[in-house]
Amino acid sequence: MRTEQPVTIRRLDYTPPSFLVDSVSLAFDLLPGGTRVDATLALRRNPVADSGAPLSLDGEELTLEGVWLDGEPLAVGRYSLSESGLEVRDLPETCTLRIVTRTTPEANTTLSGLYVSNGNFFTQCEAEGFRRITFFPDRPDVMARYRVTLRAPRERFPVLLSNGNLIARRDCEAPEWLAAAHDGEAPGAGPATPEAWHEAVWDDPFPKPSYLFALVAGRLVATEERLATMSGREVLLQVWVEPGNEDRTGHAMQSLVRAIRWDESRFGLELDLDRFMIVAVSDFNMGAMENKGLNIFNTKYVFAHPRIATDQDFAGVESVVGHEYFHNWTGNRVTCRDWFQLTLKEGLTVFRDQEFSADVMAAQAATQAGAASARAVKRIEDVRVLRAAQFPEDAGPMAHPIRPDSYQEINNFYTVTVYEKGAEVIRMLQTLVGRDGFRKGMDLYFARHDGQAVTCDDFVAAIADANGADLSQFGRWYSQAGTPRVSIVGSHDARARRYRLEVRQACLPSPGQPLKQPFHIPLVVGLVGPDGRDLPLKPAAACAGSVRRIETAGGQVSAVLDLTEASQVFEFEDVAEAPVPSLARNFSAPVVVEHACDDAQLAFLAAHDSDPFNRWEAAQRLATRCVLAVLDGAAPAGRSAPLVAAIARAIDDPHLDAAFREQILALPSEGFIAEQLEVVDPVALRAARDAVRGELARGLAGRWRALVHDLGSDAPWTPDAATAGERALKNAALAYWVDSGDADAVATAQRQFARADNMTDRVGALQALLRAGGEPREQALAEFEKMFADEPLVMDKWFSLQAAMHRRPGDPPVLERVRALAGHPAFSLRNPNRVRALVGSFCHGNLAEFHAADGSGYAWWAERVLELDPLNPQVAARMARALDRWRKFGPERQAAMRAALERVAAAEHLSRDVREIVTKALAA
Ligand code: B3K
Ligand code: ZN
Repeated sequence: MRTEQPVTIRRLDYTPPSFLVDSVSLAFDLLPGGTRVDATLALRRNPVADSGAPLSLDGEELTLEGVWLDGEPLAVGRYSLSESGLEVRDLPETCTLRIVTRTTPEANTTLSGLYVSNGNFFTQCEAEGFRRITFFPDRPDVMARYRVTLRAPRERFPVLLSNGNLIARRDCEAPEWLAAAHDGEAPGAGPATPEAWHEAVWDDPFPKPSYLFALVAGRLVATEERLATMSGREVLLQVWVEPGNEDRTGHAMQSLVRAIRWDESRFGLELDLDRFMIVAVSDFNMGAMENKGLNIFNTKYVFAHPRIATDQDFAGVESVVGHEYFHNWTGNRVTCRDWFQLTLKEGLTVFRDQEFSADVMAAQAATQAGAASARAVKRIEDVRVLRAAQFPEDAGPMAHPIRPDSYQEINNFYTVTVYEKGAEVIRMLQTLVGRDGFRKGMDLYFARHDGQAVTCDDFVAAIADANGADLSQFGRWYSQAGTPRVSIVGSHDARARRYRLEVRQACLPSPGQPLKQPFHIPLVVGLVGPDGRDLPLKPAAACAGSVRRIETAGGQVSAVLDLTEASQVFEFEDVAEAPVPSLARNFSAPVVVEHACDDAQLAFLAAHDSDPFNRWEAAQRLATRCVLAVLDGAAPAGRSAPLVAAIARAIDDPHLDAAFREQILALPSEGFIAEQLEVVDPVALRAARDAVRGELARGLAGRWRALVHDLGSDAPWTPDAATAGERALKNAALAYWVDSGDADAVATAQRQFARADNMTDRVGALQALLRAGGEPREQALAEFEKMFADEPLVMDKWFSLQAAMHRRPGDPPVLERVRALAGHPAFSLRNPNRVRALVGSFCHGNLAEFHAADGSGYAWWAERVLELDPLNPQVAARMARALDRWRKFGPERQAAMRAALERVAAAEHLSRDVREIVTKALAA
């Protein structure tokens, strides 16, 4: 690998492309050891660009075989070739350019561009992988129509897929260049006897940017379904997998059908192709990719069978299938002008997939209250992710606005900020203009921009214009990084019967942004009266202009407040008795709310708030305070009493469903608590959190035992939300019960482990046994490994659970185990799922062990990053981020972390990806 000089790309430097590509025809002769790509581009000078500008084509790791202009070989003096592309001068206003290149898919370990996985061909082009396939203006604002011919040996590659519609399939001659290759032995040509070749021709009727191009070729089988869309068009849906995996595709197919129906009913958006394909691949850098009509998926988000997949995995499949399908409109039909606009498609599409999953869960509930609770559970899960991963990102060296201003490597900016915070920004827009107003805005967005490559400003303008709303200040969410802190002081004036909220907002500096302007924050609040019910809300005249609306639904009364100033006061009239305020209901904005209240008030909200999200939130705050106090030296037993009581009440509440109760009793993560501290000692933090857990475990041991017995069922596994919630609650209870030290608990977990007919209960039992430690732990791990040795996705769980495990008294450091696992035959640095399971789970997911005081974790991290970088820079850069927050630790750990970062930064050959991460970490 060459060492790349860091070049910073800036949003404000955007210039339109000098040429547009109206259509492109690609012919592939596919062989793993050497693939030939014959590309013909119909070019037209861009009327809005500089008239004399040369044509600039991106290209990386390509061997150029020839260039022809309008049929004639192009003189060498007319173009220049560099490591990053091809520049062609003095072109006519319109012309065709034919370019023939060679690549070596089997040598491509980066999994970007065209590569081979398990003998089959796959592509990944977003963000800049297409340039590794052919020379092209590889930027999203160049949208072209594609016609693709795939030729390959028929026996080895019976299935040939690309975007759009299949228009021809036939047998064909082996390509001439192959026969011409010396002795007929082209690299990777395979058997000595000549192979029979075949070809398929695909045509995609919709112009698309190059990042949405895809091809797949190999031995695959499809499950199929036909469906009539809302306008009555019949479409073919296919899920392609390697033979033998057909029985794992049902849930993905059902999820796809549900996603199609949901987009029709919620947004009036219809599938626009005759055929929609999902293909599963086991070597993949991320979850999945929304290539037009040919989504390529990590097997992790396709395979769902109760023997190998947990309820969480089933939910993950549904949400990723939905996400990629929703991109067909938000991303593909309307795409991004440049990569700085990434959240235009990603934030919006995450918001859509979150709403989809919430609606599907709610639709399964029997009652309205059940539906509200199901929605709250989904919201809680999403907020947990945001707080655990995005808040730290927003406070660290990689902090960036959801629309970044600069990058060195765009793949480093597929972040929780762009995705999850981006989705929160879309959600706030919906809160501001209301659900119907948001739909009107979406309709206008498509009416204006279908078929275009646009900016985030275009999106916000459509929402604003459709609603006559002023969203100018709201735009700061796109330009300012950081998590705003909203501090609120509430006071009641009994004589005047008024309740007053004094609200201040502030946001700490982030890299390149020393000062922040106030954000436009929708703050949804309610006032809970002494009887536990919401009070009616009558805003005082003085603040009425900043009260957007009052919402009343069921027993819930909430005000949507517009925070726009650094400091504001809101007053409500006719409030006879002091209420407890319920703030930022349903997590109405991605902010930290600071509000001084005592344990009793939190316990009151946890028991009574009409907003289920805030019931959970109150319990979490109670738990966080408790862990922080113990960390500060408080005696765990005494300090945990209010929390134990609140959780007991939630467990006993007959109105709460199982999934929601499980959320209430799960303590905040170590990562979340760590963010509340100035200086983190992860070992002390784990001890404090485990001490509080121990209080809950022992204090409620009887309840855990009862839950495990009441919810343990011999009925066969079913995938519905209700039984999934019960399994989640039962397994959480089992782990607490084991923590209580009751020997019956371990025996129960062992029984469940042996007898489970589904992965949720198997893994649930295994997790409990990991907490038990000793022989029961080792036996279960060995048994699990034997059972699932042939199931890579399940082995990922096995790697991951061990890498993330807590040490029991007498155990050696977890790093010792992790080192051994890195040498396990099932582990490979070439497979991103394995890397995430072992390296990711240890470095990102096991705070106390990774941050062992002797710095051994950091040294191991540096070795893995350096080993992985030449193979797969994108995944290496993800792992490299484990040291982002190094300044948050004590001086000794800081020194060891800095040394590890410097060691990586000093490496002679480093990818642009990893270099950007480590230099930013060191600079902060
Ligand atoms: N758009 C892809 C992500 C591509 C990542 C490139 N490094 C998947 C998704 O967000 O749906
Ligand atoms: Zn996406």
